Amino acid sequence: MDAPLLIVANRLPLVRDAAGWRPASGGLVTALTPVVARVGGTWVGWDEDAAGVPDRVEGLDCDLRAVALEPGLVDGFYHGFTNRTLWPLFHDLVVQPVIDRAWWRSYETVTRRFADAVAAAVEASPVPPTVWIQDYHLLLLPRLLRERFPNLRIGVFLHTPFPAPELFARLPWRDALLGGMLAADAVGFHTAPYRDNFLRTVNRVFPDATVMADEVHAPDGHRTRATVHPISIDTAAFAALATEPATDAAVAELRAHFGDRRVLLGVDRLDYTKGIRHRLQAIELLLERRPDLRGRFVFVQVAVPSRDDVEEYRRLRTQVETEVGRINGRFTEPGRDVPVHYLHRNVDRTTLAAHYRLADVMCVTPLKDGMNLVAKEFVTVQDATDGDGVLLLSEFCGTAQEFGHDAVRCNPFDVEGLAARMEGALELAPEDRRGRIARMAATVRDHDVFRWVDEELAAIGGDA
Ligand code: GDG
Repeated sequence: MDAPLLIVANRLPLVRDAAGWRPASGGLVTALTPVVARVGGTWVGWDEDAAGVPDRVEGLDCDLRAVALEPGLVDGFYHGFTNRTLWPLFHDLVVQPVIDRAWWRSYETVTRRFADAVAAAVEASPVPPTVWIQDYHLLLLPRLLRERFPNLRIGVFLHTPFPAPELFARLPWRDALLGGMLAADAVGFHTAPYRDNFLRTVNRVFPDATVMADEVHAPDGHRTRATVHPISIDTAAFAALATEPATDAAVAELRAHFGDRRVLLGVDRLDYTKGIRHRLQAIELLLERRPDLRGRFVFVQVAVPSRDDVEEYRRLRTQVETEVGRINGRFTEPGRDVPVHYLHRNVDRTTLAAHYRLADVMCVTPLKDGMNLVAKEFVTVQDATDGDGVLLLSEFCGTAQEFGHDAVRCNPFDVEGLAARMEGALELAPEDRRGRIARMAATVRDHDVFRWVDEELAAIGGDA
């Protein structure tokens, strides 16, 4: 019998509304649903309302175990160490990370809380589970679990990039964090460059460990495999969503509004890693240099509110909104529509798919991004509807490793270059555009999120 699955993530995959608790939508939950339906599963995560979280919710085939954290701990762990130290450091310092020892102590305390919750779930399981830990919030956890359960199968997947050794070395707690990861059986990354950064960092921080191909051999005999498994999306679900009647209706409504204007689109959490400011500056430059394009295209930016308890994110919002205001102030003609549509909110999936369908140029231009699922969703939706949209893609996101030159690649730090790439994208021939979309969509179909889960679990289980 396959081992049951024990997933550990910062958050439980739940949302609560007037009707009660329901599963959160998202690729990870969708991908895990068939697996946990087959082998059984438990999800351990933090929730603000830990005491109120039910053991199970309808539509999610696994047991739920909520970790409770007091507000002071959440501040140090979440608003501090994970969001203001690890996140910017793992994204190549696009803002400066803050080093704060009190935050680190909160991170350690929170990890111990998680370890207690996971240990209780392991002990309650009749068959030893496979433990799969998600992301940078819980890098110390494998070590704490290994001390209690020497034979437990443990994997970690990092959803962010892994930085170069000289950046990782800036962390005063580099030994503990890396040692935490190495206590797992498998550590997964989106791309080979991230995996290679990790292995080079191991060489630098732990000279006594031996790196043999993709495996780290510790002096005590423990082995850790470092694997490359790019995360993906549920392609069939996105293709189906793309052609639903509700999506057709939403596209028609947007089309009626935008008329024959070309549409450039951005869809991101409002995060400084996503390059939204550089993108807006490129749009401004395009409007300035090409008066003939004014009134002939619109730029739509969906900016999903994110981490607004953190100072850098509040500042970013002000900067973005100032820039949107400036561009619209400069280029709106009396009585006409604005050149930049800025939606600071979460839109529903139908509206999201309608925007993907409508976009002539999808601007995925992060300064640094572990993978970027928006790019994969866009090509899937376009392909499902025989679209000929163009993907403008930053060379600094994981997705660029998979799409090669079928995307129009850009360096988002170079605002003039970015504006030129936008211009170029608008001018690509339709047949060329269709071929590119079809090839990128085929790559995503072949490497969907179910394959990602299978490959990750096989690596953790030692089967691949
Ligand atoms: C992290 C890493 C990595 C966005 N706006 C709306 C909405 N979304 C959905 C998209 C997409 C998801 O959110 C965003 O995923 P990304 O991959 O683009 O970015 P992060 O949130 O930064 O995720 C990233 C990912 O983890 C997975 O490993 O790819 O590199 O940073 O699915 O569709 N969904 C809805 N309304 C919106 O307004 N419904």
